[in-house]
Amino acid sequence: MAEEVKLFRTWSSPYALRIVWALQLKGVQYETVLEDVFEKSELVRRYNPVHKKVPVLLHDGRPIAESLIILEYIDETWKQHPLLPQDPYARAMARFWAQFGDDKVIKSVLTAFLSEGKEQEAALAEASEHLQKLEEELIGKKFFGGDNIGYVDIALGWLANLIRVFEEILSLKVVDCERFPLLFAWLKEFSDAPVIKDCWPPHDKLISKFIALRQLHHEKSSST
Ligand SMILES: N[C@@H](CCC(=O)N[C@@H](CS)C(=O)NCC(=O)O)C(=O)O
Repeated sequence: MAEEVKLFRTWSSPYALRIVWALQLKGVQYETVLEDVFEKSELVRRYNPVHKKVPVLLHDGRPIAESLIILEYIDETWKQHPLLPQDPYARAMARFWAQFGDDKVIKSVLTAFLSEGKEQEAALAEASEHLQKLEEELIGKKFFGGDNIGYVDIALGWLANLIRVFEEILSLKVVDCERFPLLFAWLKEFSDAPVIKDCWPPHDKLISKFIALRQLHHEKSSST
């Protein structure tokens, strides 16, 4: 009997895109269940009762939540195109950088995007510090995973997906090719990889979504 693989996600969730990319890279057949981020279905609430967020992966009736954990599950379940390295130290380092991305980089980049004035300047400076660390991690490598897209590339894929959107809306360059040549090259290599490119959410739709998000954020902060 064919196995059941279902992915609950929204059209633009950067966390859910990780799962889309991993399943595509591994050539796993799956069904997509598109959710509304503001009104998640009863099933998402049941399958992810702690966080009630997407993505959720359902594999033969068993739900898994949290994108980085889902990535590891996928890597252990479908062995083709390994995402994590074999060596325990290299595995630990890959997890370290993925977590750094989620704990530090996302926060500073998002704050830089949503804020203005002094707060934005401070967030941009912090984001640049974090991006510098990623730049150093890319020395001598095409991808964070080496010659091929791996776990860290997928975990940081949101950066490739969203930085151009943020830069276009703010009319400024965050990952500029002179300051971050390796990261700049990585953004292009990663975004141009066919498996990644094929699953990219529409750019114009992302622009509209993030303009609206920025407006909402400003309305909220001016009313408090
Ligand atoms: N740490 C989670 C974050 C997931 C997340 O924030 N998902 C968002 C969509 S991008 C969500 O479901 N938001 C709905 C909500 O917060 O109610 C992961 O890595 O899966």
